[in-house]
Amino acid sequence: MIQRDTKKDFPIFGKWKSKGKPLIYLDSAATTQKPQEVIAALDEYYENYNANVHRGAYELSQIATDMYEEARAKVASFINSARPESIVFTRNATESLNLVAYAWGLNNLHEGDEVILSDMEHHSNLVPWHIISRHTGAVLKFIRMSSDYRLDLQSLKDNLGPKTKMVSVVHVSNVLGTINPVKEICRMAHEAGALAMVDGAQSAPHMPVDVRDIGCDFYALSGHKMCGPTGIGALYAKHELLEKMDPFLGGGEMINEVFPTTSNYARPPYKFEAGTPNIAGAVGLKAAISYLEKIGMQNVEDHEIELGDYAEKRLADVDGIRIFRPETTGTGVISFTVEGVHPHDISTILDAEGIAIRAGHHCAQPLMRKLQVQSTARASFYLYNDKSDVEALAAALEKGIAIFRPKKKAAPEQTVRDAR
Ligand code: C6P
Repeated sequence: MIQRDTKKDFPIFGKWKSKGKPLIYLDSAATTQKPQEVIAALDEYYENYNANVHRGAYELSQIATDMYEEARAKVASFINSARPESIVFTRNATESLNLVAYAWGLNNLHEGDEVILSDMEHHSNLVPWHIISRHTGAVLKFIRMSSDYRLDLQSLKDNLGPKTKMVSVVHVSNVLGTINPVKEICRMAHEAGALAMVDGAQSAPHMPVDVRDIGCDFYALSGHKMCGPTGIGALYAKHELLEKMDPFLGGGEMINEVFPTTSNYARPPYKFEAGTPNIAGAVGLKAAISYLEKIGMQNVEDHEIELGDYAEKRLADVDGIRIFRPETTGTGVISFTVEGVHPHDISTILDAEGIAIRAGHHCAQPLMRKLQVQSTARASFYLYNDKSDVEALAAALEKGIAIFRPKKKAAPEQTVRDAR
């Protein structure tokens, strides 16, 4: 567990009062809060160093460029990329996943080729492939989820074949918290001659990640889910693949030479960073990674798993609860339903106590159908949560449901009719 009171590092916890109560923030899978160091880095950049990058021969622009490139190097070392040039800055994990689907998929997929995804994917790793398969005629296949909320690697084995060109899977499910065996999945994909992509939106913020050890060809992450600003994300890609891929977007910065009817492109990663990038976002992301490194990613992971396990045990006593979490390989994400209470009502009940959770399909509608629910309530923990937050969640849930349920049940008309 992280012993220090990390809430103190995040100004919002000292400021925001929800219904007059201190904020209990349990929606970090959606976006995390920002530590003072990140907020200060953004201010410092805009106050002292703001200029466009890679364009000016003057000192200020040079400093801004250095700050931007230092951020790239920081992301690279954080996920153990062999070189900073393997990191493309994007807006978020969604854009990173789209970049690969478009820039790699459009040129490399043909009629009848196969892309393997999984039952647990977020829409960001589904919809881009729907679009690309419509353009190319590629076929989408799925690694099935077993009844214990884990991916069934036998179904991957059964799907892999000579037509498989790409296997793209989520590292940690945003609904179930399942940590998928991505190293094994990448190995199996490569053995079949396919490439492998990992959606790391829910892993990079929560555990040590080593892209070389995983062996993936592509890895996507979002800055705002790991204490960084919104609007900045990254794609890791093996450099030789980036070299062969066409650009995703065209415009300034990504070119080498431009003629009226044709152009050729800059070397990667710049080939994939058209237009003025989110310089301040990159600077903020660097500060976020420094903050996470000070805490230690192994500590973050251990802390969240402990909270997740604790929450699972604590919530198990709530009347009518169904928890969707694997027995092992779970993280600090707890999705649940409560019999007779809609997930949106659960969220509203908890909001009255100052507790922020998410309710809905979590951008994973195919997974919801597999679970045979429309939606779930989801509490997601991060490094600033502790057991008192879990206790508050359980108490508010028990109290709220007790008030909500009898109101629903005690329909007087029905009582009269039943009595007749
Ligand atoms: N999941 C959640 O509340 P963006 O929006 O691009 O930063 O992240 C997209 C994304 C991709 N993959 C996974 C596994 C994710 O969880 C997300 C974002 C948020 O669960 C918002 S729907």
